[in-house]
Amino acid sequence: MESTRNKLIQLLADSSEKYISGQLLSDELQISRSAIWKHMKELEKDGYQIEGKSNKGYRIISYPDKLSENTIRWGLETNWIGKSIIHKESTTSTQHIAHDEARNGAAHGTIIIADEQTNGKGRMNRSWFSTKGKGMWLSIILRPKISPLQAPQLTLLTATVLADVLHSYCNVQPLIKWPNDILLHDKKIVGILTEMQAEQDIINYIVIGIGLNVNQSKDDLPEEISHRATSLLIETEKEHSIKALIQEILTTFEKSYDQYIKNGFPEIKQKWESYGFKIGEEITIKTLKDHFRAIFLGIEEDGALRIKRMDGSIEKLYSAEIDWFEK
Ligand code: BTX
Repeated sequence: MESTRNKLIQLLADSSEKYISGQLLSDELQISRSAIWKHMKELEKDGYQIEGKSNKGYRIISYPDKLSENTIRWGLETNWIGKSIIHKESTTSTQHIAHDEARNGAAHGTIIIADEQTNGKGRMNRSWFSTKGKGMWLSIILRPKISPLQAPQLTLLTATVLADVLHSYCNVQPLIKWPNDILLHDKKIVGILTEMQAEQDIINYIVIGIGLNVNQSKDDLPEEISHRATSLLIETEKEHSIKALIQEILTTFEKSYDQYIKNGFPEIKQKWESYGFKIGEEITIKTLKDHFRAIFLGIEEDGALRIKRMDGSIEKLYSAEIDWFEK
């Protein structure tokens, strides 16, 4: 039943704005025309708006806002990203599914999306709160033909994509906090986790996980993060369509990725720095053996932090503890 329904939606979606005749649907699905009609009624109950004309057939006018493979695919005008979509209502982590799929040969551009994650992953074994239906919990499988040493550039690219979408589509002013948190009013709205499977100089695959807080109210955010996390609802005082955000992010991601493969990293670096939190400002840096003040200049090709010491010397830092919000 469910798979007939999915095939039916797929046929309607493939014919886009055009009508598809009841006879053709009945031939393709090998069910009677009255069974087709019953399916259409069920789809309408699910929130699909379907137009039926006696001499023309059927067409979908609009999709419900809830997430599914079909609703995400409808209206997604990309060439390679999101051609294969896996949607789960609930899962431990979309990263887990993405790794399994990638190991089994999933194509470049496959996406995994969940309404809820019960064990969302942050970096370094931290956890990521993924409230049901309130955010975008997305993993993208990539098979880039670049050196594993360049992989951090894809995380920086992802941060610029999210910043661009938040800025131009949601009309807010995001900043990227090194290496890849996105902040609105000093509070985290996006987290990015990149995981890679590589051998020497070949990347087998990369999974980029993106968590974007969308429709959480202050009360939806767990207490332990509520003072340093925010959502689009909190910032803009209105609800946003997660489906539309996914489509916008995938479209922007594809464009940016294709440009990066063609032109290399300089454009991404420039864009990243235009969103960079505290660039040009003095920050306190703690490393294993040192504790000092320096000016944050920007990022390096490999994602390292570029700083200027008070004596004028310039350094690259790969790991450092920075209190970004010192008073
Ligand atoms: P991170 O290690 O930079 O951030 C994790 C930290 O952020 C946590 O320790 C907590 O303090 C805070 N935090 C947890 N949840 C949230 C939240 N919803 N909003 C704001 N702050 C929070 C960032 O790691 C990488 C997160 C990637 C999440 C995506 S979701 C899709 C994919 N699947 C999955 O399991 N992870 C990725």
